Amino acid sequence: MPALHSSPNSSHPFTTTLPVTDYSTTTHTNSTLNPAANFVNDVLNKIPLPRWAIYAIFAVGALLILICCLCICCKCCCKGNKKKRQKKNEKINLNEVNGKTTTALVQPDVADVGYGSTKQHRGKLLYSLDYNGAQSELTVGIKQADGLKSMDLGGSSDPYVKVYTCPEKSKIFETKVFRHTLNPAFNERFSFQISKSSLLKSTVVMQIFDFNRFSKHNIIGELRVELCNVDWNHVMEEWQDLAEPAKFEEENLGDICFSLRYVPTASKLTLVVLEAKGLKSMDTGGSSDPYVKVQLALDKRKWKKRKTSIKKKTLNPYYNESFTFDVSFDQIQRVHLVISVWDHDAVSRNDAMGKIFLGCDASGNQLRHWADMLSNPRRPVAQWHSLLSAEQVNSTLTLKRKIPLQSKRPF
Ligand SMILES: [Ca+2]
Ligand SMILES: [Ca+2]
Repeated sequence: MPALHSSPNSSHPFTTTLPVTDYSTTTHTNSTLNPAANFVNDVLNKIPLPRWAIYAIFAVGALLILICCLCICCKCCCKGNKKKRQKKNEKINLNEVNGKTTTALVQPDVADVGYGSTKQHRGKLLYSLDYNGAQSELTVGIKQADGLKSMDLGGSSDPYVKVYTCPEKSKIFETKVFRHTLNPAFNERFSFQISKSSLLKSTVVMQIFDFNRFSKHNIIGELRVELCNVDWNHVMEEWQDLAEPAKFEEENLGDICFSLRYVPTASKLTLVVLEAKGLKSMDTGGSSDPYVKVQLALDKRKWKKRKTSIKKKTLNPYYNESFTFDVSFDQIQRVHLVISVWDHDAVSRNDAMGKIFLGCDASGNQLRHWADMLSNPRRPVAQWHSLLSAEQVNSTLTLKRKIPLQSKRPF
């Protein structure tokens, strides 16, 4: 008999066999009535407790389950109410904002999102446009981006936005870099001086880049808004999906890498020109003979200059040449460092291939490098920079004549 074997007291079969025989007689009549009841009885009989105790345990268990169910129901109801209340509050806040400014907030339609999914996903940008006719001032607000494409190995990006107008491209603004995020909140505004007549012929370009300390910054996507299509009666604010960058317009002049080191106690500024890549070909045969000119300006006056050696017939020269200048701590705040790449020509005039400048009033990547150098005294800080056209840099930074020789001493 299985009941006997399962019993812990197999040496005293009388104590365990008694309830088994009892059970077989009581359930014999029930089994014919209902097999389910028969099974339940079978189970109950196997439990070595009096029936009233088993029923009491069942009752307490059922009561506990009932209480648990009631608690869960209550919680769910409370959450639902909270969400409803929050939604109500949001609605009220939005209405308040909309009441103050005539903002048209446009979310991309579901249909648009579906259409965009066939293209490469780059994320979207919330921007605003406002034109002040009396002051001929266009204000571009870069608010936030969402769901940006990841460009770095860790599945994230370090986004910043470049803003300029076409075709003038007189000023190029950049937002701060937001490290390791695909949903940055930039909240920056940039102003451009544009007359009413040229406003309608202009296009605002907003490009989101991924910042990289030691390699070229990659473009994530861009928006181009033709200003003739904008309704200027109210502030325009909208989300737009980022598009693939238009390659035709971006003139690539190559990149240059150099390190900067400033030692305040010794009043020494050291620049190491490391290398350049992807330079423009200036000579017949598709090559150039590049060298780098380094110029220091003090209070926007030409001050000191040096040059690297010439690297013949290459678009990717490697220099690793170091230059040290005496610059006191007082002067470093008023200094501009102008770096330009030139193509050497034996017979004709040398041509400028690209230029950038650094200093306390530089912008974007150049300002970042300068600030990193100042905040890390005695430590060399290396960084890549995209070269700009010499005309563009000259229009932003106009240097006056050279500082006369006799006035060099007192500095
Ligand atoms: Ca990056
Ligand atoms: Ca040449």
